Amino acid sequence: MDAEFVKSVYHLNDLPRDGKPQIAVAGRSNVGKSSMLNKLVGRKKLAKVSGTPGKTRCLNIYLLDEKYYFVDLPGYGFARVSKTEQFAWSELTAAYLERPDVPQALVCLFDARRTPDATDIEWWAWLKEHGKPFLPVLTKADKLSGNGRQKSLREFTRVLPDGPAPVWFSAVNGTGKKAILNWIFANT
Ligand SMILES: Nc1nc2c(ncn2[C@@H]2O[C@H](COP(=O)(O)OP(=O)(O)OP(=O)(O)O)[C@@H](O)[C@H]2O)c(=O)[nH]1
Ligand SMILES: [Mg+2]
Repeated sequence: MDAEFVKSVYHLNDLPRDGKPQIAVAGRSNVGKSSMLNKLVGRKKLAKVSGTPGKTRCLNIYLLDEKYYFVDLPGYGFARVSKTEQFAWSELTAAYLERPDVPQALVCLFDARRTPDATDIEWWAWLKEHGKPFLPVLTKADKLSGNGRQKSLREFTRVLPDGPAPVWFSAVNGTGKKAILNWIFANT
């Protein structure tokens, strides 16, 4: 798949305006957004994989196959109010997600090894209310055995019910790559 980095966006005015569909890639910091993008396009270093979570502050835009944009969002869950972590997007991300025209679809990543917490629950409610197509993706599948996956999926649907069925993904071995790409083709 052809892919290129377009730009980092710090103000919504700088978003691409050529009408090509935009797919947001969203999830907690460190969940594997950049790694997924790299795996989907078959390029090891297109998107920067961070050692330090919460570093990404802007929207990083990629163009795939000259057809649609991937918008790599900063991770949520790193705003601290006193000692508790709160569900909080950066202002820029929040403003982007509230736009009616873009993104056309959202790929939403969750770490398969963690039980979704209050911040994930809030995000899930927002997604379902918002009405745009979204695909839940359980990342780092390579770190779980078959049994572990079953357990993790049960937990996921218990805590985050009544949504689309999640897809397993591993940036290490490519599990789920096809399913995610097909979903994107079908929803843009
Ligand atoms: N084993 C395994 N490790 C992964 C996978 N995906 C990501 N990682 C690791 O998880 C860490 C975070 O990955 P990133 O892709 O940078 O995560 P991110 O969501 O883009 O992080 P931010 O940009 O900080 O929000 C890195 O150390 C990756 O190597 C996966 O599928 N399997
Ligand atoms: Mg990243």
